[in-house]
Amino acid sequence: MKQYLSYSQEVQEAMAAGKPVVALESTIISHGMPYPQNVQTAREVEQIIRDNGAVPATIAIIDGMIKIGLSDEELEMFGNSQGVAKASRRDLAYLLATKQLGATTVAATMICADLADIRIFVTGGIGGVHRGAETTMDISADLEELAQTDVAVICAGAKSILDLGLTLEYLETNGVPVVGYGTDVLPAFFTRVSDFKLNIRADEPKTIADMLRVKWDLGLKGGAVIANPIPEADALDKSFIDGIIQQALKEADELHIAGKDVTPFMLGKVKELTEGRSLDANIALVKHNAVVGAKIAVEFNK
Ligand code: PSU
Ligand code: MN
Repeated sequence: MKQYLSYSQEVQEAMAAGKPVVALESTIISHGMPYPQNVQTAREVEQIIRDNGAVPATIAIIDGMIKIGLSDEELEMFGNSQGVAKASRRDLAYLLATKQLGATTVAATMICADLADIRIFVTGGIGGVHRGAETTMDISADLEELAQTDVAVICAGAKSILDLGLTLEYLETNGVPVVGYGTDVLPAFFTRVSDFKLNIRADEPKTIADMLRVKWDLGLKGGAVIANPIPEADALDKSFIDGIIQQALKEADELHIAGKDVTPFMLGKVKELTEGRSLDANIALVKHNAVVGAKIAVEFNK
């Protein structure tokens, strides 16, 4: 297994020195944001993690290897290339065997982080149960991964392009803790609140680190969702973004978008319809998650 892992020098040194490491995904770079904001955000997020006492490890599939930590040139390549596959659990083996470029989703990043023994992972939003899933069966592989792989994901909740209620039910069935960081309700990505109350609230990174340690000490397999609301100043107006999401869902339906293309289509369409305001919000919330995730990693490493 280890023969497929290739560490950047920074990550390798951090691990040898016992420093906290935070995993980052690459689908958000290649399929979640436009160039050049994607590359710039990726670099800034990495720096925020360093500034908060941890070491960033952006994960991607390159030339038959799982890269744990990317160089500047590699980040640029993932942000500015058409030939990058969106890689989830099902795609990993094929992309590695055929030496193609793969940008890892939340699910695939969790798998790779677990192989590298990294337990804390920062991103923007997770995939979930899509609206209409009762007929389309569109349920993100991210949820299955959270059910089985021991990595905690710090995110801003889930986008309301998804069915948030069904997403929470799915996580509950699979025993995945969903922790509100400084909140009693599930944040809805672009907005700080949703109608869905959470069972666990933590106001300190240490509480979360302690919970994770106990969970895995007990052999309770699987991840956790740490839901961190978007900063107040960056949040979008709820009725504004709800209307846009309705419009984007309608267009996705009319164009028969399906499978792995749904989420990237929705992200791009929402950006277009908000004239870029969704992208600004997305960038702000990822950076905020990086601060919180690094602090959790520092506590978890003690
Ligand atoms: N949600 C976002 N931004 C993203 C994604 C989700 O707000 O970039 C990406 C993540 O990589 C996530 C993936 O793992 O989309 C989920 O895709 P799908 O719905 O096809 O499982
Ligand atoms: Mn899907």
